[in-house]
Formats: sequence, structure tokens, C-alpha cells
Amino acid sequence: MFEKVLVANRGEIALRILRACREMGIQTVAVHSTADEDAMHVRLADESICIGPPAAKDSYLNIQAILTAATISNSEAIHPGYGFLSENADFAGMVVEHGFTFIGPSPEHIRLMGDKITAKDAVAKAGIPVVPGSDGPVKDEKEALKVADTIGYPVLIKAAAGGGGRGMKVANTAEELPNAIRMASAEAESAFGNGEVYLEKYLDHPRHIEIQILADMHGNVVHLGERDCSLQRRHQKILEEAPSPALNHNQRDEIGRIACAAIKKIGYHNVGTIEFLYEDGNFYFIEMNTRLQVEHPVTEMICGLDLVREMIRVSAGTPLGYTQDDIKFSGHAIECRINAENPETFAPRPGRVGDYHAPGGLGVRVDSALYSGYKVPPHYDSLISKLIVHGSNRNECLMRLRRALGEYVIDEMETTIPLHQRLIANPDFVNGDYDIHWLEKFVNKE
Ligand code: MV4
Repeated sequence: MFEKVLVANRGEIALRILRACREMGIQTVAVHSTADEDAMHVRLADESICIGPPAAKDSYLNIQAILTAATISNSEAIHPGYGFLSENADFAGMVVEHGFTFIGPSPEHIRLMGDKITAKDAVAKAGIPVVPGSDGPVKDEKEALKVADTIGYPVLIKAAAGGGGRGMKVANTAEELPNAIRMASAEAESAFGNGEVYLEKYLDHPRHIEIQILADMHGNVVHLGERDCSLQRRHQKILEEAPSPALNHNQRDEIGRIACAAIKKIGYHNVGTIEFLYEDGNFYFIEMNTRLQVEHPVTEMICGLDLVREMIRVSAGTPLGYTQDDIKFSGHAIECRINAENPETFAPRPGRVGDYHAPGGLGVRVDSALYSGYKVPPHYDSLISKLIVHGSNRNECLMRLRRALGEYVIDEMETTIPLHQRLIANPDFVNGDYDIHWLEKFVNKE
């Protein structure tokens, strides 16, 4: 096992990783920007190194500074967390070239899944169902019209370098298609420097369901069930739950088996998430995430597994030591993302936290780097706390969640807690009756 790990991240996820390391007897190194001198992750680590000024591009995205910090601290491995450099294949490659272990998949697999076209092609060949569409990039208008004619309108034009919804355009008719392609391609070119686009059948009322997988470097692969992440606003997830209210055991087992077989075939190792759209009983692959995700705790709560510990173990070359039959799902978990934002406009509201008290008690977990007097800096994302609640079933989970949300004290800050309180009182949500468009309508009407 590693003796010392550098955590190339900040906020709650840095704490999450530091905690796993401490439990494993691994020494830790925090890196931080000048804006984060008083941040909790700096205090919780064994050592800390300042890597640059507040702007992320000069600190948490500064590859040279991070590699230098790893060198001078004598670290063996680097955990990237989520966001920042976590899905940067060049960074993963440089980490390895400098003699460190990247706690994550190989640079090749990050690159393969980072391009949405090569990702879709690879998983389709490995047996995963994908959305009907173009076979690779669309070269020109003529080809696009032909594909659209075969699959039927409406169609969605997506950027190969996209993800997170950027560079997507819907075309409802053949008349709309040429302009939609030009616009999607131009947007992708300016945002990513890659104007390549592909075409898919537009699904109009899907759920977003993602499968968590875990694979070691010896060909052992397990899935840890699914998360329903349909509740999003402008491609930002607000609340996630596991299991999905829309799936039964047989559907879970089947898509899980398909996912594991594909992961094995692709030779992928470490944690990963296979994202699907789920509509009218069918799964359609959209993307694969090659990182630890924000919402990983809901999976941990229902399978009783420490995903960060597992990803560190497999990165060190340790075999999983268990099989799919050993994974037992228990109860229901929901995560609420608490952001330092106005709960109506979602405008960021950084600033100083007054009195602070986090919820607790049976089945309640709070992943957060907040403390009383902490100044939430304006330079990074606005996630300040994740409330994760577990219950023996969905109803118990909801009752507990309502109770826990009421316990939060985050004085002198605007947060999205009131939004969550309204959301979990809504009958559609209580019934699990929602798709990817439901939350936008909910926040726009109330
Ligand atoms: C789609 C889709 C409908 N049909 N693909 C949005 C971001 C990217 N991850 C994929 N996205 C979508 N792809 C087809 N063929 C609808 C979306 C989509 C979406 C997906 C998941 C969660 C929220 C969403 C909100 C709007 C659109």
C-alpha cells in the first residue's frame, strides 16, 4: 500500500479522501491555493503545500505545481477527486511519467471515454445498448439528413468533446437540421477546439440513471447498483438517490451484468460510472465518467462499501477480493446538494458562515468542509455540504431527510436548503414520479 498520498483537490471531496487515507494508515498531503489557506482540507492533512493564487487555472489546475508538490513531499500517489484534473488524460499520463501512481483509470481509458464518439463506439462494441444515431461523427449535411431520415425526428446533435450538455442542439425537422449542425459544431469548436459532432435520436422524457462500477487490475469487475440523477437544473445535479424508484431487481441485475461484461472487455480498471438515459423500460448509454463522482455516497450507503478506499486499493494493484455475489444492497439513500446560492435564482452567494451546526443521528451523513467562521471563497463551485440520508426503505429515508434538513444551522448564508425542503414535500417527488425535465418545471413554476 502507498505510504503517502497527495490529494489534488479541495472542499468536501478533499476531506472525503483524506479521511479514507487516514483510516488506511496512509500519510496525506494537501495542496491549496492562497484563497484556501484557512480551508478545512489543509487542517486535516498531515502536510500542506501552497500551489498558487486563487484562480483554479493557477492552482488546482496547475499541473506543474501539483507535480512539484508531489515530488518535494515524497508522495507516492495522487488522488484527483472530481472536477479539476480528474478527467484530464494528459495529467494522468504526466503523473505516471513522473513516477507517481494516478489514483484512477489509465490515461488511455480516460482519453477513450473523454471523446463521446470513441466512448460510444467502444461500449457499443462491448455490448452496451446505445442511443440510435450516426455511426461516428457526421461529415456533412447530406450524411446527417440520411441518418436522421432513418432514425426519425426529432434528433439531437451532440459534440464529440461535449458532455454536461454543452454544444447540444435539437432538430425537429429536416429543415431545422442543417442549421442545428452548424450551430452545434461552431459552439463545440469555440468551447472545446473540436467541432466534431454526432447525431442521436432525441429521447423526450428519459430518466438519468447511472451504474457505478468498480474494477481491479486483475480482471475482476463488480457493479454497485445504480443512482437516479434525473433531478438536475441546467445540467447541475440537485438531488440523487439509490436505488432508482424506476427500477426493479431484475432490471438492475440485467443492466449491471451487461455493464460489468463491457468493462471487462474494454479492460477498464478503477471506479467508473456508466451513464444511461432510461425511457419506456429501455436503457441507452450516453457517456462514461472515469472519476469518483460527487454523488458516490448514496452508493456507499446502500452497499456498505468505502468507494475511495476501494479505488486506492485497486490503484495499488490489490485484487478486489470479493465478487458480485458478495455485494448486498440494503435500504435507500438520498443525497441533497447544499449550495451557497440563492434558492430561487441560484446565483452564487459566497461569504462568511456564521453559527454552524450540521444534522446528525441515525442514518445521517454530512460530507462538508464548512465550519463556523469559514469564508466560502468566490473562486470555486458553490457546493458547501452534502446531506446523505439512509433508511431501510424510501419512505423511511424521506422522513429522515425531512428531519435532517430541519436541523441544519448555516447562519448568515443563503443556501439551497429551502429548495430541498420544498422538493421533498412535492407529491411527484414523493412518488418517485419524475424525469430529467421535471425539476426545471418545478423551480420555474413555484
Ligand atoms: C440526450 C437527451 C435526449 N436524447 N440524448 C444532456 C447532457 C449529456 N450528458 C446528455 N444529455 C442529454 N442527452 C438523447 N439522445 C437529453 C439529455 C439531457 C439530459 C440528460 C441527463 C440529465 C439531464 C438532462 C437535461 C437535458 C437534456
